[in-house]
Amino acid sequence: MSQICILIGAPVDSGQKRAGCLMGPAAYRVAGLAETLTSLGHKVIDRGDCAPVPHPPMAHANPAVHHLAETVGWTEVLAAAGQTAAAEGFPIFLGGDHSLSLGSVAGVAAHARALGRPLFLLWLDAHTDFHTLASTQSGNLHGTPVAYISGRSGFEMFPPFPTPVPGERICMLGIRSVDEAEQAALIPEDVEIADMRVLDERGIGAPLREFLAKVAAANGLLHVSLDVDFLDPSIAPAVGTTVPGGTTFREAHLVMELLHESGLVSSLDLVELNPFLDERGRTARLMVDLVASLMGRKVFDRPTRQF
Ligand code: 6HN
Ligand code: MN
Ligand code: MN
Ligand code: MN
Repeated sequence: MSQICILIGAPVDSGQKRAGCLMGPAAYRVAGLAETLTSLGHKVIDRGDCAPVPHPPMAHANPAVHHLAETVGWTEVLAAAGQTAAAEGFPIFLGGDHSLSLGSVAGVAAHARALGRPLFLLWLDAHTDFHTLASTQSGNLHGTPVAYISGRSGFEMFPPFPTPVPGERICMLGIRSVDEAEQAALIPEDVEIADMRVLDERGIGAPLREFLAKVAAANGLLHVSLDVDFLDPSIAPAVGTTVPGGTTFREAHLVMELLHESGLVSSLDLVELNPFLDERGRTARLMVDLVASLMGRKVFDRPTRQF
């Protein structure tokens, strides 16, 4: 199916401390994202880069928290841009660190609410990003979006999240770094956490197919958030939070191919690319190739399914 892909540049760098993610949107453009989508038969509208709504500095009781006002400002602008884009086509958020998902998912959640359809979330990441502002030790707000999206308290400075996504509508793949406070908070939740141990045992296709069946049965919208560190650092070095033991090239492509086949994905984040850490653009190019698989590129186009 041909889509109207709406590129939203989100050069967010405030959710962590290593500079460079703000170059992400430019790197995706240089790596040929728009051209790749066009070659697959999609229409592309590039909305350019957003800028955060300005706010005076905000403090938090947890002294580790930094860049709070800037992150709130990004959340507001990206939620608005995301809601508009979701009504017009298929939003692709070009990050920017993962704190951008506070806004991108808020935007698509507002759209889902307007449609009266449930929103589901697929989180492709080494990390669960389930901290609240109170529990984060690093103070890096890129570690918090899933907590906000699922409606946990402690985000009072942020716009109230439109129709929070309950744990049973969230699936995480690739997890291999969970902080103690996140672990404790996730235990009572029904989030499907297919960590690397699970993927080693079952393969990556089985848990994903189960989740997609739930999305389809509920006639849901599906937002996919792809963190570069979902991938093994040996194939994707351009990220500030590398964790060894990540997904392989083929596992990642299989995820994208299954998502394409499902026809269920309605919006996408590309996050945490730090082009300053890349090797001759290889990570940016791999991310663009993964988007190509998600949007319909096939190794061999079978007229009927043979597997
Ligand atoms: N990410 N759990 C660590 C922290 O600082 O809170 C790492 C967060 C990584 C964030 O994956 O986007
Ligand atoms: Mn800054
Ligand atoms: Mn993340
Ligand atoms: Mn991560």
